[in-house]
Amino acid sequence: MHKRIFLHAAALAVASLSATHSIAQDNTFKIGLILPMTGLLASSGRQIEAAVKLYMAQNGDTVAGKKIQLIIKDDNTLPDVTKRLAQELIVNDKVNVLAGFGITPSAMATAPLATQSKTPMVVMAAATSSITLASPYIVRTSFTLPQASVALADWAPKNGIKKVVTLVSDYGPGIDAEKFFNQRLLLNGGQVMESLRVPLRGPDFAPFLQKVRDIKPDALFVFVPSGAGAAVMKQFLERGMDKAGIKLIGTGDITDDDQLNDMGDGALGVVTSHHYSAAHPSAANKKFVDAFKKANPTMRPNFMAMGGYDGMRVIYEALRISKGQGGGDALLAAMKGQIFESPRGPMYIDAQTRDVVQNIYLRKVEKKDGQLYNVEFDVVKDVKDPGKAQ
Ligand code: VNL
Repeated sequence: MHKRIFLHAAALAVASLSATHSIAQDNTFKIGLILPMTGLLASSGRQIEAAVKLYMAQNGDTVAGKKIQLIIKDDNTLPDVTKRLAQELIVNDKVNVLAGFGITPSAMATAPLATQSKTPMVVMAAATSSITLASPYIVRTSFTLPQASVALADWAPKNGIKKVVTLVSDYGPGIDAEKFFNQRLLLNGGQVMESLRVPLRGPDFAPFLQKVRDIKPDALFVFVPSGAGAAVMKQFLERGMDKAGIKLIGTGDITDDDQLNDMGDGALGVVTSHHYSAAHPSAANKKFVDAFKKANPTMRPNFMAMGGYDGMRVIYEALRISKGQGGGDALLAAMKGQIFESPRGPMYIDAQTRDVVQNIYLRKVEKKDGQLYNVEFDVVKDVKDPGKAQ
């Protein structure tokens, strides 16, 4: 009996999903922004929300004659909740675009709904390579872990780092980082002594770091999601890993601009590779960082903010190009192939993969005006996601 009621409800939900875009819409254009505003990775939600609001404040809320309405939902960093919220946004609110998605499982859980309802889904944060394969309606404005990891594996052996232990969060992006960093390091004549994985939720780094101390590699490569880096840094320093001659390297997620300045001088000298630094020396970035800080005096924009800001740019521009006509497919078509100068550097949405092509920078933590920053010292230009070629 219960099962029948459930099935009936599910069928109705699917029917209303596909009917959504045939319903005539008024003059509003709705963006359903689903973010982790609470829970494990709430800092990413706060960063993206601030950047999205900044973009709207700077660019107005009317595009192609449509009034933009932003509907923000908090998924508490829980993928089941993300999916339920996406369903409600599509069916009840009849959003034109879905956006946000703090973690890979949230993006993956929502992808089938985007496909069924033909709703473009702009992934502003999550960064596992395969996300864009999960729906033809997904466009990404963040980065991918393979994209960020490879440059560091090229840099390390040339800079005295041959033996490495990797330590990653045990889910999509961590597994991507481990795989692509390790493969490339081996190709470059380096050696992976051990590959360690820690749970995403409630990780205890202590036993892992003890193990790394015993192995005594030249460096420890780390990926943990944005917001979790400070805990790794703290334990790394407390255990005297640096004094034992082990360098800390990783993707820029570990020295994320949101937390970096509070990590203390122990973070000085840490080398990472990533697509965005608040210290990126361009006029466009200076303007972005200044405006962001003015609107949010206690915050410094990190790469999550960057993904949200550029995501809004991609949505606004798609609406402008498609003149507010033609629904989800027209909007998606107008997102593909966008190319522009972002505060992060040149940015391109590859029309084939719907993934971001961008510069990857090598950076070192340094002090500038009494504050810690990721200072860029080298760049690999126009990097496509290496995950798509495999
Ligand atoms: C993910 C990747 C999340 C990188 C992150 O922070 C990050 C993800 C919240 O794909 O889940 O820094």
